[in-house]
Amino acid sequence: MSIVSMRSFSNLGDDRGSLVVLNQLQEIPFTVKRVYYIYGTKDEVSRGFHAHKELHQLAICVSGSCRMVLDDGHSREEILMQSPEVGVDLPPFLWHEMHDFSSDCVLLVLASDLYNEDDYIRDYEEFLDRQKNDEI
Ligand code: T46
Repeated sequence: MSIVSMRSFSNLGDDRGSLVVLNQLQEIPFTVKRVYYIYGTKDEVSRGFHAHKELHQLAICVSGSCRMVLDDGHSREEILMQSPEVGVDLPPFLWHEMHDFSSDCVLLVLASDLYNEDDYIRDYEEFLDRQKNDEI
């Protein structure tokens, strides 16, 4: 089974252009408390390299593209984010990395809670240990 959960969104656009709607608890599987977006990422720069303990997020590449690596401690999968009509779930305890940002990439992230540095696991070995302990 894939560790990647993608969500497809309807484009309600018409001959004027595109429009995508994300409703809380419908297209977005949680109550949104925070929104942020990443853009202007420099060439050769990768971001992420962490998992969250409790935070649930939904990431959408609303412009351009980037490659996302997801890792649940057992398997690792890569996805190319390149459509504003597709979101990827970032649930707790899913290690994520973002690579190969195009210069026009805007990565929109909806989050289930406010920013809390204590919720981050930024060390990969610690992430693996915690995953193992969780399974015991
Ligand atoms: C994630 C991926 C997809 C804040 O002060 N408040 C915030 O809400 C956020 C998101 C960040 N920050 C600060 C923390 C750092 O000093 O902004 C700085 C850059 O954050 P970070 O290095 O964590 O950025 P990324 O791109 O590695 O990770 C971000 C999110 O932090 C993270 O939760 O899942 O995007």
